[in-house]
Amino acid sequence: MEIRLIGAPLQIGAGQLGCEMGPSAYRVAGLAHALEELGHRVVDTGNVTPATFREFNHPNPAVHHLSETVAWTEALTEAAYRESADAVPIFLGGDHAISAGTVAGMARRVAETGRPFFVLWLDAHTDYHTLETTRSGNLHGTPVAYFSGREGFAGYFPPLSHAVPEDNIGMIGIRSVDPAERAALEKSGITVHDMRSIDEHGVAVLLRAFLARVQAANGLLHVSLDVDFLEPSIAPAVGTTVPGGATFREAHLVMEMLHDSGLVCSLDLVELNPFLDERGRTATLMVDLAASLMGKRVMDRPTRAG
Ligand code: 6HN
Ligand code: MN
Ligand code: MN
Ligand code: MN
Repeated sequence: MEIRLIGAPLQIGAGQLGCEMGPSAYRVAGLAHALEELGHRVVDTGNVTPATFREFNHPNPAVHHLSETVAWTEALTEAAYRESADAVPIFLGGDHAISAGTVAGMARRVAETGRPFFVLWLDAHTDYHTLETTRSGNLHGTPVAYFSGREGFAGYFPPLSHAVPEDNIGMIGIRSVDPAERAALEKSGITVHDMRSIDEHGVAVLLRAFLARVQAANGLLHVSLDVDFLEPSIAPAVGTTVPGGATFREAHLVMEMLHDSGLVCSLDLVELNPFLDERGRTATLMVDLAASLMGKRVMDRPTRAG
């Protein structure tokens, strides 16, 4: 299987600078080599750059860098569509605003196969704000609302060729939800598994149920992995740390089950801020998690999990 690495050095969607260095950190941490060792052909396509853009604003005065983010969304939608024709793309963020484009482009690609498209959001946050409801104005808090087709993006963000149905979106690891997001999520069909449900049931039970739905629908799955899904003590290189995240083993188990499912068509690695890292340990952990999703294992298992 060919894997394409696509750098998306976007940083203005976050509240502090540094995610621009994310793609470089993954390259330095040896992502391509780790995937090649698993027998994959790996092509690094370099970094996406947005087209020049015209400034415009939104009535919500908190919203910042809107026109720049829209230009990135357009470029990344095209890149995701183009690079996924006969390969599995891994998008190297960049802050989580890149997923407005990566998911929109993958939705268009998967629609051509006739198979339904699903998204697994691994994050401390739900990123379900609209341009009206965001209080921080940081647009990395909005991609799920955009690609699921919520109102309020029209006239600003590019129109979606294929919105992701709410029923096809699952979130795991959630532990920081703003009031406006919670109210909207309660009315949506999105499946939200917070950290409490991981504590109560174990992550394998939750993920197995979601994967069973993807499998039953003969769907394809995009995985969006935010660094802050992880417990900050093992992954400090992110600007939005929230205590009580997924452990090293929980995160690896998720990746191993995703690999075994055979359902994953694309992956985002987002929110890595190398300026906040400690001797590259977060970048290295993210590379190892990506390798687990792409087939790295300790021992072969007698039966397929997931
Ligand atoms: N992320 N809900 C907060 C906000 O500013 O809207 C945090 C967003 C975090 C974004 O996880 O990529
Ligand atoms: Mn996020
Ligand atoms: Mn997050
Ligand atoms: Mn939020």
